[in-house]
Amino acid sequence: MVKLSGYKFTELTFIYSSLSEPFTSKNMNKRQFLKTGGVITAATVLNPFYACTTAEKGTSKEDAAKLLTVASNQAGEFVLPALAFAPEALEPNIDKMTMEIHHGKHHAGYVRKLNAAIKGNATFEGKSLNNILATVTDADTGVRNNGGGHYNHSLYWSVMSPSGGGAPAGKLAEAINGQFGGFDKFKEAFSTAAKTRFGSGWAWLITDGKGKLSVTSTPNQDNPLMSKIVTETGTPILGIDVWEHAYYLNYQNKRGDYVANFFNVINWEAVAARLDAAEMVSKA
Ligand code: MN3
Repeated sequence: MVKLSGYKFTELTFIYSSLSEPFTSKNMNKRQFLKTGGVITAATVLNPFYACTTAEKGTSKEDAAKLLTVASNQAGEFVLPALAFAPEALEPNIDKMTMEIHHGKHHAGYVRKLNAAIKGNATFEGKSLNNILATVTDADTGVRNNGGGHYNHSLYWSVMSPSGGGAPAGKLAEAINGQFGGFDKFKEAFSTAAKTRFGSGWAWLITDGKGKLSVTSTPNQDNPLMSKIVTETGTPILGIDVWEHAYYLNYQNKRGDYVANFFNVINWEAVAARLDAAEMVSKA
């Protein structure tokens, strides 16, 4: 396995996800690798949040939008993204069996049901998931639950890493310090949102793309992109799943321990890349 650590989001290149075997990707030859300075291009089937280079695709702003967008594949269907790490790689923080069931059964189920729900539906078919979530209403139960489920889990896998943990750096750290009064206070706010979400749902760190960060939480598979459903909207840059299926095998009823240990695996570079992308997209 090739381990990636130096994420970049510059005018030249950016990457969103780390992949377990990136250099063997059929989508990348050696010349491309050299050209991108070790930054990887990835097929969307591997990661629904595109990774790409400006050398290959459009402008930085377009790349930023793609980084934040989950799109269907060429056949018009959404696909289950591969994990960028082995299912046991997050142990002891998240156990192998939980990862296997969570990704291979729960997330796969959301993808399958989402495809079924949008098939033949003129409002949603062929749209990016972000577009779907921005327009879905509480009348579209299947699209709401399974579209949210696909987006939320795709994000969740991508903001975790076996080499994660620690604290954010750079602009993200400054933004967190400025908004919350320090990393510890952010951690407290995020953890409280995760622990106090009644029943099943998610806690989020979101941005308005203009420098403001907020901690919020949503029930079930709702998320802050569902502007016709939730009250506090924004672009999620970090999310934690607090459904019992995310932790119960290892932690049973101790949701607080799972939330605390989630901080050991947060991929802050990926969170920072999402913040940068959201700000670039919101620029006029
Ligand atoms: Mn889940």
